[in-house]
Amino acid sequence: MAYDPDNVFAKILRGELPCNKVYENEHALAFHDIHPQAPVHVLVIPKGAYVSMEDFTANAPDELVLGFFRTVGHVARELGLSDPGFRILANHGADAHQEVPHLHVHIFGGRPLGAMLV
Ligand code: D5M
Repeated sequence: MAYDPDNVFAKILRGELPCNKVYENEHALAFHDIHPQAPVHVLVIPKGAYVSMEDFTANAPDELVLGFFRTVGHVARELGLSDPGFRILANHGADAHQEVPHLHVHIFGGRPLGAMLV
């Protein structure tokens, strides 16, 4: 899938749309999901034009890959979810119902999340 520079998260990164920011550094931006599926539902996106985890891990520079994953961990820690726990998830493509074609990692927490269904 080609990267669409007009996707909603690209617009958020460019400051053309607002977000409820949780954290930002040179590698990534974290913000609250607009349709939360748990008491805590935060999205973390890399600062770069990558559609998916597959695209990102194949094509992003090592420094950005490292910085992005460190940021996901940092945000999860700062949200205070470590005990009793949280879930990290990234959807890829139609079968996974990926809605926004810019890589985003979901962090869910704040309630018992149940067993994985798939
Ligand atoms: O998840 C895409 C997620 O992105 C979904 O949970 C809604 C969220 N979303 C969509 N637009 C916005 C804005 N503008 N702010 C915050 N969150 C948003 P997916 O994994 O692609 O199905």
